[in-house]
Amino acid sequence: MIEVHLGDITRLHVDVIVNAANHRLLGGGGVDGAIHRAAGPELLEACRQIGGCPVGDVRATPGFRLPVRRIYHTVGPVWRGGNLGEPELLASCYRQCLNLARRENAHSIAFPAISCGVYDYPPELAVEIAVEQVQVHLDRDGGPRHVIFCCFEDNMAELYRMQLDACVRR
Ligand code: AR6
Repeated sequence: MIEVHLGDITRLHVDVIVNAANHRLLGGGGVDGAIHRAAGPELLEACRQIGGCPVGDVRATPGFRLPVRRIYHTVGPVWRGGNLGEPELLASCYRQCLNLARRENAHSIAFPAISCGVYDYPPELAVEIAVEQVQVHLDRDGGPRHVIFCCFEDNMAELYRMQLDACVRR
């Protein structure tokens, strides 16, 4: 099941929430800042011990004060025009998170719109990639059966809904 949810990702009761982090994993603004504030200072300490994460990859921590088992910190690409591997790197973020969720037996996972804020990825293009990766994953066996696209803005949620509708009709 794929769901589009409008609201704050830190309020969701799921197995895993995904954080749109940066390669240092030491917190920041946007959804990263919100997750660190809500999870508490133990999260920063855990991230410090991990020591960073390459673009397109993922690192996991406990949820600490959040009502989730795990937080997956993934690092999306900064949009620089689209010819520097941005689509592959963004797809890799989704794939790595979904593969890790499968290995960790997570049933539900919520994604923010990775790279669509400060990292400036064009939302229409990012949504296409996000939906495609999740659908490929849902067609395979095992792994999370409930995937939530959590959006902070209505227009972002609308893009996901339109993309999902288009896929159903295809
Ligand atoms: N819940 C759900 N979505 C949110 C929330 C929230 N609480 N807050 C913001 N968003 P961004 P990026 C949406 O900038 O582009 C950080 O400083 C937001 O509206 O958080 O991947 C990191 O440390 C947007 O649609 O992430 C990195 O340095 C989406 O989340 C850098 O920003 C992503 O926006 C990563 O940039």
